[in-house]
Amino acid sequence: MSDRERFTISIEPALSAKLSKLAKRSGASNRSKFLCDLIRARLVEEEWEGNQEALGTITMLYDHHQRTLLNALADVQHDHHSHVLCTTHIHLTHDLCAEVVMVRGKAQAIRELADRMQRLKGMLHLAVSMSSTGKSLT
Ligand code: NI
Repeated sequence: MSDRERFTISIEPALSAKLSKLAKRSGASNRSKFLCDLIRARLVEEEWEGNQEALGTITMLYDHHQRTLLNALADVQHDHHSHVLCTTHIHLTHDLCAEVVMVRGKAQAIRELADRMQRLKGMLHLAVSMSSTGKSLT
């Protein structure tokens, strides 16, 4: 018995052609795989919009010489110790540090943690990558 369900969709030819191009550019093996990826991506967005339990990474680029930043960054992570899963620090150049913090928790709590980090003096760039604990994706 197949674990797949087939269904037919009605789509404009021009949009169908764009779907094929998007799927090809993404490297997906076929349009079905690409559509499944799109659906899951939307489900992850809904998890974040609905403040569900989420998984994410916070990527930061900051000034190595801003010493107060290093202490403040540690303080913020200790305040959110229940959300921080692991941290990887890279000495990117003589002057710059890059750091990735893997986080898990309610989406709003992750955003608050990221916002606090973003506000620190010497923080040059911060990006949040939103992922999922996977509960709603299967
Ligand atoms: Ni460093």
